[in-house]
Amino acid sequence: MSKICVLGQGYIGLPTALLFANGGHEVVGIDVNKRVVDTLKAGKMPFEEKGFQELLDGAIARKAFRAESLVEEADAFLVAVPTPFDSEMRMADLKYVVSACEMIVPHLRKGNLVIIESTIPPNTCDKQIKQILEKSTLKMCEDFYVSHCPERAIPGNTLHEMVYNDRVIGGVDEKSTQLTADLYSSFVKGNLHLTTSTTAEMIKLMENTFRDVNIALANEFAQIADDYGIDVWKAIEIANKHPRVNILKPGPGVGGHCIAIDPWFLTENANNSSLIMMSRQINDSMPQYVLKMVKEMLAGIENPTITIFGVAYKGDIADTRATPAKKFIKLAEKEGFKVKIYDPFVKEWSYPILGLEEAVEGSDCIVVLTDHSEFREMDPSKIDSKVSSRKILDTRNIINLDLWKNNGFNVYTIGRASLKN
Ligand code: SAJ
Repeated sequence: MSKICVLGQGYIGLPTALLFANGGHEVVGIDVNKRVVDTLKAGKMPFEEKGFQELLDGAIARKAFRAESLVEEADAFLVAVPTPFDSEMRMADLKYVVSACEMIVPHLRKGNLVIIESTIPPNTCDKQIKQILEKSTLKMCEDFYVSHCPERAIPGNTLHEMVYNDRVIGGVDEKSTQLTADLYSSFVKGNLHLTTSTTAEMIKLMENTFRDVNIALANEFAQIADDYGIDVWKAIEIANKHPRVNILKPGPGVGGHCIAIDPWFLTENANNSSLIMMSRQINDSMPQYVLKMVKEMLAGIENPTITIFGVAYKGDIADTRATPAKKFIKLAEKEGFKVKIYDPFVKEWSYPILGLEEAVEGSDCIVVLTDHSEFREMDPSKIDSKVSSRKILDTRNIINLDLWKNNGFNVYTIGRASLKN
């Protein structure tokens, strides 16, 4: 059993801390946000996802987990704080990682292990983390050990993926790698892939960049399909029957705190990364493309009102970080559109979220931006009497086309050349 201080009690740090606690370790969850610490001290989760509360209850009952504001001595320190994107520099902003490591320095002892789970650009462990931790006067690889163990869990299914996904473990030397692997094997059931810290840093960024580039390709295919008057969704479905092809889905753009950001961490110090940057540009331009379609659909209607279905960055979650919906709404407002929003998951946002009936009242066009299951199953007869004009643009290809058409709606979809037919 080891004592582990987990710095950062957010979407990744907290479930990771609880899994270690339930895996037989003594865990202290540290956060600079007093509200988070107080909530945890009261035995409650500061945010909800399936299985989280039960895990917290179990860890507290076993006296294996407590939350604190200050770092204390431990055998291992795990850093799981956010790495924001510095949009001006197009670089990773490491301020939280740096400050977490600085908080560890006074408590660092011989034999300690420091694990960075936060996403970081290649070479960060070997250079910046080493430099900060050595302010303790101890030496990396001699007195203390460092590794990068990127999280790969998907929001919405975090716990299952944390336990069953394979993990990448990259130490600054072999001992660091081995110590980290020993620790994670207490709860990870997937395979542990051992490598160097710089390779692990690169792998995490490659995974998310691969997804971003693939989605950009799907978005470009959708626009080409619109030009040719064919259905890209059908085309992708058939192309994906090829044993070596797996094209992702087009949509209104890429959101979230990872896929839209991580590619920039890879390019920040690279000489040749034009494909990655181009893909970012394509995905970031999708809100404009959606707006262009909406404008064509609404031609002739003065001061139209549009209803947004979904502002979460993806389906069936309440997370709106970097959602493409925001850019679309800002562009639509600039165009003079009145925008009303309905989202069954998001309760509070920078724009008001309305109830379904209020959101569709007097609407000239519904624009589906998020693939929430509710939209997949929605019966249009519940709302068709409220709207001013029966038009719907589905950027996710999820609604029941025939049902909406049978209720008198003009249905449009990205990549289905709907405006040409
Ligand atoms: N999207 C599309 N088309 C698709 C798939 C996704 O437009 O075919 C959009 C989504 O709507 C969303 C965005 O991309 O706006 C990102 O969603 P996502 O489900 O692809 O990914 P995230 O950001 O929720 O989680 C990713 C995951 N990485 C990979 O799948 C390679 C997850 O495993 C990582 O742990 C997470 O990033 C992270 O924290 O890095």
